[in-house]
Amino acid sequence: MEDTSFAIHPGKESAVNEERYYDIGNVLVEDLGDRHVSFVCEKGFVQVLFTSEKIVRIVMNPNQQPLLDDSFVVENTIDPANVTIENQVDTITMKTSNIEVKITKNPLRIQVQDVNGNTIVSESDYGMVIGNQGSVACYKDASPDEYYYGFGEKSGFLNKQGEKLEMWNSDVYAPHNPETDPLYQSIPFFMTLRNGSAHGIYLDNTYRSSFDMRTEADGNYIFQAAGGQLDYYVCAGPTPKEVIEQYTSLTGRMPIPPKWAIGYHQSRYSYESAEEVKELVRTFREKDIPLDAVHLDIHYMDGYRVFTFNQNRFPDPEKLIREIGELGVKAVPIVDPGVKADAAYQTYYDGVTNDLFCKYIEGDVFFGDVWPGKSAFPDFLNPKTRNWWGKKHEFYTAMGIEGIWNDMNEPAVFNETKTMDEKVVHRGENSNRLHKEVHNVYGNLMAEATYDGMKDLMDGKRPFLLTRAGFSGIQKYAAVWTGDNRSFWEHLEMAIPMCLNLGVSGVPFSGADVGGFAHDSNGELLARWTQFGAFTPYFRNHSAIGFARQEPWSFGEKYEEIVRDYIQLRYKWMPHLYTLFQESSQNGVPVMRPMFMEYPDDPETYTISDQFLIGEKVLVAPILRPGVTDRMVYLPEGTWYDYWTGEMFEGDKRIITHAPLEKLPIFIKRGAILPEGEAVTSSSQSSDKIKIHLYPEEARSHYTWYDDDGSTFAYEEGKYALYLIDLQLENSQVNVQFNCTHAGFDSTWKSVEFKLHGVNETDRVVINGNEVDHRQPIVLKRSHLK
Ligand code: MIG
Repeated sequence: MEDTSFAIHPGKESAVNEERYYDIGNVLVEDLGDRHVSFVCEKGFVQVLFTSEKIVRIVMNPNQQPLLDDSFVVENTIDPANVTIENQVDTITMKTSNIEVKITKNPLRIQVQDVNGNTIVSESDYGMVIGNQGSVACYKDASPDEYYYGFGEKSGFLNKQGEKLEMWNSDVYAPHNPETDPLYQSIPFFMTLRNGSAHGIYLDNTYRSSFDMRTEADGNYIFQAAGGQLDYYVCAGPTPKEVIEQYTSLTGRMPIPPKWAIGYHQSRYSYESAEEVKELVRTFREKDIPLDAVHLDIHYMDGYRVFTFNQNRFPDPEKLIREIGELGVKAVPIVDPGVKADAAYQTYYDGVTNDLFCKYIEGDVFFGDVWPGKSAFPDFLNPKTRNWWGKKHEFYTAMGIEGIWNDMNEPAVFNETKTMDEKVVHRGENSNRLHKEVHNVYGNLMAEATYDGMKDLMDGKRPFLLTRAGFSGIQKYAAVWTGDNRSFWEHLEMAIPMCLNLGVSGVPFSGADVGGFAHDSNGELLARWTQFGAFTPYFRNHSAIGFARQEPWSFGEKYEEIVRDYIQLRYKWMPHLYTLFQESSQNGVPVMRPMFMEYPDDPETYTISDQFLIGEKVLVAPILRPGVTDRMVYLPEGTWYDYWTGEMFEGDKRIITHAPLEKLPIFIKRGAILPEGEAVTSSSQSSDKIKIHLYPEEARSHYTWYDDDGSTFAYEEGKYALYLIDLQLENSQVNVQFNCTHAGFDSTWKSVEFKLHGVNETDRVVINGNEVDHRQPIVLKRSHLK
């Protein structure tokens, strides 16, 4: 009983931890503004307002009038101009052009509908409840035909109906099982899909929270937080993409990463010396395997002191960075929050003397054990600390480093609770907060300090930051990797829904350690994982100390060849991937998408966890088991082509595809237009030749290919290029229009070759008004472009 929703049944006397829960009760006083309404109820204070025509915000504070500008994340709290409010005896109706909120007063219950009267979210028997120990919770009606996605970084399969998810940033080295929860990230947001319509709920509360989606027993789901306000937003959709667009309008979007961050990264815990790093990079170049970055794990430091290099093993880091830089490779050092307690160490000395570390209320610094031994932790809630920490990165930028890897920032501590004492008091600009409240945003605040600091120091270049911990909005600062997975086939399989749900949760730039972190990898697993990794937004091979090495060549030539081919494939796909990253920076829609995102009306897609889409029209179906060379793939409605063979399939059915070890099943939908570059050895090289693959259909299709310098913020001043490609197959004639529609950046490619797929020998092909012979390569010089 303890563990079911019954535990927080309102009016039930015995509940979890003996906290008692009470219904919000009846409205005692109501106050109607122009665009909002507020209530004093029996057990709390409530305000209902809008942040856009499609987003309603509901805030309940058990003790006082709701605070509206107390968020760690949401900046845009402006309500829209057009809200009409009607007050009746028992109900109040609030309407925008898109949604209608119906509030019944006795007791207070809130229904959100679209303008056609379709329910978005509803409350009946239960609504908001308040615990007598500070918890706040909300019940919503649930129906069996609902599917739930998002919740940030979660193990298990894609759909979370029937699961209970918790939010409390945690360092989990123990094998990630379907039930392992919580992990490193807390993103209290989810999307519901019901009969093809989607909406989202974002609970803007940083305390430990939970989402109980085990709805079958009583027809409710519940979200709950251990303190603070019940402050949540309903994003009305109605498409999955619109929900993400709405959610990220509140929590922010990823800036366009530097191109090198989207290339292939090689990591190991640890490459222990400058010699080893140089040897590694040389080997990549000798073997002609593309590489953009090498990660420096904790052994680069002097006694694990951040902002230092070990003098014996890395005697001249600046020279190392320069030398690998000449081969097109960047170094990404790890930076943990723990600062070694050592009075002779400048960072610690400055932190103590300037009062920048986390403390107890009585004034004692909080110490925890991490890699360097006894350590203090920067109080990132304090803007002075963030500023200091950011500036300290000059240590790295001065030697040419452009990327940082934040680890252990949950924060992780080697003790029983695995983290900082909840009673530590963080000191913010205007108010102090207990660690209990700040815990889940500690990683975000560290990321903000690091990203902003690096950006200030890098003279117009884009920094790259990788983080393990985060909260909603982490996408504004960092890419996320899914932490300490293992070299298990099961973890390869699990990485798909994990990354997909991160994407649904506003974090498009994610990936899992390719090959698996802990445990011993093997050639077949590495080959299959690299095939998959080549299509994850973040692509890094990483492995742990004491386990088999897993550089591309570690398991012999047969596997090395496959790994090389797929890393090269990644680089060929770069123009398309980069375009998708740019789009995501504009609207939040992820690069790597669950099937339902493009096919919300097709229930067959709702639970698919083992295949995904890159953009709209590319379907990837990795092999996830040893010895397997055939798998089933669900092709949604439409016509699809096998990427490798060109074989055509009519969709709306499952097929079995043959995939020997060297083949990753990829399918391209008819209507697709895909720019492809060359297999360069790092993103510092550009492709002279671009191929544009065209899969024409009767319906007109188009594609806007984005290009810029890949490394600076000049694009913000319009210094980018857009190429619009328009495609149609009409009466055996393929018409292609290829135009530069924004010429703010002088692209470096010299020619494009158009590759037609799925056309007949006898079809005519007309490009920009000129008929061409498509049995010959069709090449257009950039200089000929209008
Ligand atoms: O407790 O820095 O997840 O990627 O290699 C281990 C050493 C600390 C955990 C990270 C992992 C990294 C490792 N770190």
